[in-house]
Amino acid sequence: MSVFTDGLDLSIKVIKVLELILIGSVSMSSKFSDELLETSRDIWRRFLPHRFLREVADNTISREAFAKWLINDYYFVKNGIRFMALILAKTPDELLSFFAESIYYISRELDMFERKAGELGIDLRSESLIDLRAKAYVNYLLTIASIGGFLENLAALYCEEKAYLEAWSWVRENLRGESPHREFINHWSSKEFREYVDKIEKLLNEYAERHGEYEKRRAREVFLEVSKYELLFWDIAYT
Ligand code: MP5
Repeated sequence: MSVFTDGLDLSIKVIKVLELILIGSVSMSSKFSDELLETSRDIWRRFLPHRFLREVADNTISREAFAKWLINDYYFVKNGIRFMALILAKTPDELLSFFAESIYYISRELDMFERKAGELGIDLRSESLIDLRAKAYVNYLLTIASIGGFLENLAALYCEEKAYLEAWSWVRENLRGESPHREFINHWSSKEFREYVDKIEKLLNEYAERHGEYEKRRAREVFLEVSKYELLFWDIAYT
């Protein structure tokens, strides 16, 4: 083979590799959910893993820190159900059963919180113990669900559920020995929960295609705000 054909061969190979890289990056960036995750990566890195998650994983979490999280997260989940119910009211017909089933699925978490509170002798109804950061987060979600568009709603829902999936999956992967909080770890890192989050991700990507640039910009902003609240929420256990 001549020097000329060797060079040609090499050029064709280089072009093919460039093509693969280009096709890969185009298809990656075409997923709206990836774009959202990418723009808030620096925030997510600050809670993956947060001190709270590390302490649950290595079994050094204090009773006080866990109790503070439990009380505030119980408040979050109750209002999370209201948040989903508001979205359900606006949802297109084809998603009615998905949202109705999701509300039922999430509502079962309340039993898990109540069982744990019983074990620890904690009163979950004490409103005075709800941190203002938890209230601000919940108010933000309820506002988005009330006056935000459907894509913003999906972006907020995806963000808060995905954040918990990733957080508790990290705990499960890094768990040292047995944990008294295993039920919580198992729940948010389960196959069932992952499938539920994947379904929301799929819906978000499908509905993003049907929306224009204005709605997508709003949804990006919402995703970023919810990411910041997720980060803040973990601090509640300590400060
Ligand atoms: C979730 C949660 C997950 N429980 N708490 C916070 C602060 N963020 C997200 O929501 P759900 O409804 O418990 O799956």
